[in-house]
Amino acid sequence: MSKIKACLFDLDGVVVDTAKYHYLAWERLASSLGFNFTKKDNERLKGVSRMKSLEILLSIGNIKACDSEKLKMAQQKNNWYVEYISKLDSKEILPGVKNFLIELRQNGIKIALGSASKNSMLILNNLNLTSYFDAIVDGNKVSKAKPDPEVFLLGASELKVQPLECVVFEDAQAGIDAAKAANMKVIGIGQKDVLLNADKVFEGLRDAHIDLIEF
Ligand code: B16
Ligand code: MG
Repeated sequence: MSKIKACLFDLDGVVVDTAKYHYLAWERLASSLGFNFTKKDNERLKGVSRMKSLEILLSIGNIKACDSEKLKMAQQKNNWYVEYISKLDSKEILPGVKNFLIELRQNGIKIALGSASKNSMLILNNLNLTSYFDAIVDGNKVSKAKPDPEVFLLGASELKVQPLECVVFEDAQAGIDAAKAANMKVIGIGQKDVLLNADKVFEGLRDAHIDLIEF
């Protein structure tokens, strides 16, 4: 049996459902460019970086753009997204998250964020959760997007623990692949049939408990 010393959490889809705000902002961009962007399309953007998300969106709309136009579009989308998440508050923390963070802390388990988002500080501050995290690794600190393991390896190194002592909580396949590539245990958050290669899958963090994170 391994001795887990740290838990690393993805943000969107694990701690808070910001995907709905990403969707509103991407949908607004698509509509300004003259095409429809559906909720089903939005599933393809979960856990994916901002610029990669834009590439997927433009391919759906069959739109070609040069690099400077793409940067402007991504900035416009982000302005809209930030407008939405500025109104976030702790009522939007997903069920079970806060209790689990408290339980981990009481048991001496270190806690890190491992997110692709460049807006993670604004989100954690608005949710009043920043102080629960011993390390915050997000899209501002890493250069390689999930499924590259960089975000989780940096999290482990900031917490001064070994990858084998870490459990990652992730809702996106790219994140599960990143955790496995980092040589960490991973608990998928969502539906078992769509999250491949996770060591365990919970529907949400309300099912998480300290006894369940030993392997
Ligand atoms: P931003 P996560 C990801 O967050 C989202 O799932 C993804 O949809 C988004 O494109 C990405 O962050 C970048 O976010 O535009 O705020 O920098 O799941 O890795 O916490
Ligand atoms: Mg996610």
